[in-house]
Amino acid sequence: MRKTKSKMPVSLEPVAGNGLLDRRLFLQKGLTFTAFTAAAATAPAVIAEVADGSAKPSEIDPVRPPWMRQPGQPFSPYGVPSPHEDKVMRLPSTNSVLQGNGASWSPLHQLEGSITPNGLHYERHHNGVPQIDPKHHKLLIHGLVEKELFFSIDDLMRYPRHSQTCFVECGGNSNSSWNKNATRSPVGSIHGLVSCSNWAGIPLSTLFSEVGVKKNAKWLIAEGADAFAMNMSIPLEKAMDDAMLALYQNGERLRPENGYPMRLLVPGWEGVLNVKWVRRIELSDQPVMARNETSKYTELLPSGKSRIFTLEMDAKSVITSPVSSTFVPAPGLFQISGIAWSGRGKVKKVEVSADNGETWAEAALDGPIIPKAFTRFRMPWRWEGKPAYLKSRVTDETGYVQPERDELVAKRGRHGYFHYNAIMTLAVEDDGFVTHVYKAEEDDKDSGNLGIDADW
Ligand SMILES: Nc1nc2c(c(=O)[nH]1)N[C@H]1C(S)=C(S)[C@@H](COP(=O)(O)O)O[C@H]1N2
Ligand SMILES: [Mo]
Repeated sequence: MRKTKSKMPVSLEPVAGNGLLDRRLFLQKGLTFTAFTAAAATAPAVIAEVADGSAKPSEIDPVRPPWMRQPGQPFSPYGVPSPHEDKVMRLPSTNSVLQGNGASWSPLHQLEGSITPNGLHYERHHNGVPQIDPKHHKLLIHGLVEKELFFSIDDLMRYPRHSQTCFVECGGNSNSSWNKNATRSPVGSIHGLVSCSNWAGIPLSTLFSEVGVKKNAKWLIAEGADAFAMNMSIPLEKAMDDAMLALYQNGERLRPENGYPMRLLVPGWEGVLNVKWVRRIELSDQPVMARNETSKYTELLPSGKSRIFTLEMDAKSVITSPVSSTFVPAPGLFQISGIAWSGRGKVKKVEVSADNGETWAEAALDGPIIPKAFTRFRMPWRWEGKPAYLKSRVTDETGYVQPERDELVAKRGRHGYFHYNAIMTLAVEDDGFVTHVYKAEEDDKDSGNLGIDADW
């Protein structure tokens, strides 16, 4: 039998410190700002006559705007965003030593929902974007196989395809947060080396059954067709599980900067494994020990041991609204929102705190919750015009809980450069100004941090 939903309105009483409200408020219809604040300043402009019922809006404003007085633009072969949205852009790195080696961050704070538009997917290239003519690009699968094969795009297009929504995150994402002092910039420029798309292509297991994998093969070594000739090793088990040769990104063919005409997609694992412009996959009994799995991506721990092949991305959540270096508009209802993801599977819950982690309340999650993909969370908050410290904390389906920064630093030490996933804190001042901080007002007093001078 179906349970009937209670018609009882959700209480406006805070459920946690500093004005966090019940997440079920968002399930109520007709939620208005006036329920939360008496301040008319926060409400949209009201035309007095409409408010008192003496006139209809059409009588008050009969003048049609210019765009209603002439026919609109013709159809366009490929749509582009409104010119009024031209400030929504990727944030490119400025300090690349070599031209073409660097990254551009996805502007997470300017985006909504859980899918990254193709033009705003973050980029990380080690030697620029190759301009590949697909007619002259082939994929070779060789090494410990029964028969070595070349696949042209036409060949590949005959195989059954599969689509899957998942994030890709650079292992170096958020690494400015290892620095002693918190970077004050908006979330995208700190945590924006992550994006989430619906990818379509051919499962690697399909291609491997075509070539026949020999029993002693344990790894695959993938190589890209860029001037860097990126090569990386991936355990065969993962490749057989859920990795694919991606050809499409959010319905259309991959963008050149994201690997056109084909890339590896290794769901939930380090971005660097998702080899773009892939031209060669070699089956091997051991990893190749390439630059990006030895001199990079190896980290010295406090114990004196190093970690290497840290392939899975840990769970992380970031608040995308409010945004560091901007203002919470006015006291009253505000929707705190952000994204959470885990390389291990599904997001189970996201908790939000407005009092620097003293008390927490569970956020509402926008469904469907997809494993290894962005999950949007939302939390109603009544900001009372007082200082507050906002945090979000994700727990994934394996029970893994996102750590506080000091916990992460204690565990991983002072040589951390990759895999930063600690809880992010935003300080809200009494005038509403928002700043990214570590905890409370204190920056990291400990010295010895390497800072971001390495490459990733
Ligand atoms: N061939 C090739 N593949 C590559 C890279 C590269 O420089 N060359 N960069 C890697 C890194 S470090 C990351 S984080 C992801 C970035 O993918 P994106 O640019 O599509 O966001 O691609 C990976 N694949
Ligand atoms: Mo990366």
